[in-house]
Amino acid sequence: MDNSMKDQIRQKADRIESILSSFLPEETGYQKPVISAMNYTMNAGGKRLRPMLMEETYLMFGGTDRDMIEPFMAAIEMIHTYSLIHDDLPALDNDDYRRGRKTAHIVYGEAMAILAGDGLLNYAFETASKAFRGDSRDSVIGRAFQVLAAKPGIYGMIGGQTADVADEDKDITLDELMFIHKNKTSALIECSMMIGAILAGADQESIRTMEEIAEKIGLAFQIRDDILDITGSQEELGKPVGSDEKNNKNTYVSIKGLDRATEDVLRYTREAIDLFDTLPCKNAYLRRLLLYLSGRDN
Ligand code: GRG
Repeated sequence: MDNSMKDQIRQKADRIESILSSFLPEETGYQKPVISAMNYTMNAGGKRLRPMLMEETYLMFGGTDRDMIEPFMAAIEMIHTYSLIHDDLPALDNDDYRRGRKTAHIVYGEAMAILAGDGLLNYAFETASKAFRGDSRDSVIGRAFQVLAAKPGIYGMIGGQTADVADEDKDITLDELMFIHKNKTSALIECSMMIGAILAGADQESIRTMEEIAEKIGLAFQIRDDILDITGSQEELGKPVGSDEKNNKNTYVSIKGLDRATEDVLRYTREAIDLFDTLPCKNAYLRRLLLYLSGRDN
């Protein structure tokens, strides 16, 4: 694994940490228990991949306004974090560790973890709305807002998660699995990269290309996740391994086998990079990041 790339990712993630911190709610008032549970999971680390992809896409298309992009970077990480808190609940995957720490329901109880997920989802929109400024740029911010609302919803992440839960203990086709992966995982990656492009003022065709690139990267990312659930370690991943098998989940590996899954991570990544290279603008770091993810070990 390329250590200089790892260091560069760590430095970028550290900067993102301080942006995220600046948007977290204060732990005061009668709401303190829910805000503490929200901040506990937000502050637990994580790769910060979605805000990173959003920011790098924004920079690639020439975006320069920090007050516009940063509220959306925080918002996408809040939505991602809510999905992890809920995914770990006893009614779903029932996992005790996430991001190297006890999960929110273990520390704060199930009721507070449900509320913390709900709280983060709502606070994401409250946070993104800070980008509005009452001038001509509000129309692109409105378009970004629509994408932030739609991609995590029933025609995106929630839709994929619904099929995933409904299909537990059943044999499913590869088509159904692709629906699950594209929605459960690719949707938030599409959301991140599309918002970066929209806020920077990219044209429709480039926004559509970013959506396609992100869909492929999301597929590669989820297949790699399925592989790491078998070959990785809790120490590296910060969450238990073997969770898919425990929950009788259909995964790319259970359907296609480990070798084919490994090949397909590389194939989707290569397809994404080929599309990336057709874009009218460049971001060498973003290109390297997309390639690096195919071999990630956490
Ligand atoms: C509404 C009850 C209810 C549940 C929602 C939508 C949902 C549950 C869960 C989302 C599904 C999910 C966890 C998809 C998997 C995507 C994935 C591989 C997540 C892990 O992302 P990383 O590796 O995590 O970027 P870090 O911790 O690094 O941010």
